[in-house]
Amino acid sequence: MLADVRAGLLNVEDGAQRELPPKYFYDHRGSLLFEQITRLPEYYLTRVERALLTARAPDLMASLRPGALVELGAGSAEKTRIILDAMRHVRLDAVYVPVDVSAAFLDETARRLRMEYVGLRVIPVVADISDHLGLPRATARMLPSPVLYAFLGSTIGNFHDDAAARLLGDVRSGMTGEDRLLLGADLVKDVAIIEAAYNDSEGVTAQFNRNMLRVLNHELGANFDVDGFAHQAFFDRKAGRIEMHLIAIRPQVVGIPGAGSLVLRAGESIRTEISNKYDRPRISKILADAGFQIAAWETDDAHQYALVVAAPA
Ligand code: AVJ
Repeated sequence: MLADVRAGLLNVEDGAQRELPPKYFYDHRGSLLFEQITRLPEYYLTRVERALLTARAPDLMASLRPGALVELGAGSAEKTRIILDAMRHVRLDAVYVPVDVSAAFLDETARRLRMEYVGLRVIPVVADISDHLGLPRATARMLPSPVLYAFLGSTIGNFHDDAAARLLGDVRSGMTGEDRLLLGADLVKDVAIIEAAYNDSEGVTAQFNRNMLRVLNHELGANFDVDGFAHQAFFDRKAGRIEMHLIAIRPQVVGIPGAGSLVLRAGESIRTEISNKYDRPRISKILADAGFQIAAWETDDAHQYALVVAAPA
């Protein structure tokens, strides 16, 4: 975290964008705020993805018959139940491997799932997928095949396309020809709909955004004046992505022990997240760069969101 703060906040060239990685949203409070976001009327992503999964999972599982589900960025694993329910109908020896950067929910989730799904083996892995997959190759090799890797919620959208391809390439390198990747991707659509999802009327997203500063205060002993920052989210049409920023409302001098002090003028911004919105050619390119080909492309009627099944090319 200190290295990311030094590189993204302090050692920034004149005029360059200050930036922090979105993984720092998700302490316990941030994870709860994100759960709240997924229930907001404006935040269509979770609902549309869930409906797609509910509609498609039974057929998908019947044809893939996965022996293991490795879920990247599992979070509270709510959507996982849809897949596990469908898996249980076709195989009883299944293993579930939730992988998440936040340990906050993982153990609780594992315990709950073991109780709900009698006989299900659950092997939680705490890992930062943006670093490297983090799933020990030894663990991957002992899983009953084929393995279904799931990367849902359009979390892929947090990564620039080259980084997304690298990350998926990392997943690909641990796969056999029979394994599959299930990817959830938010699609480009009417800008008003996209922007509303990141500027909800209850201000939950604003709280979620500012939570990153609380995390820095708590983890690093920094003294960000959290209420001195305004939430901003806008769609960049050309780049095809939402950007979330925190804007200093007044001048700030922030002490960050071990890193130095950050001086911000009023109006200066820190970018906290990008959230890419895709079309099929763009996803296709990322997957191809990672060594995959599209085996199935499923969208809702309004083409808001895509569930993609990718196979090793
Ligand atoms: C979890 C990365 C998919 O980009 O929509 C929600 C996070 N940020 N509201 C997204 C988020 C603001 C979310 N992802």
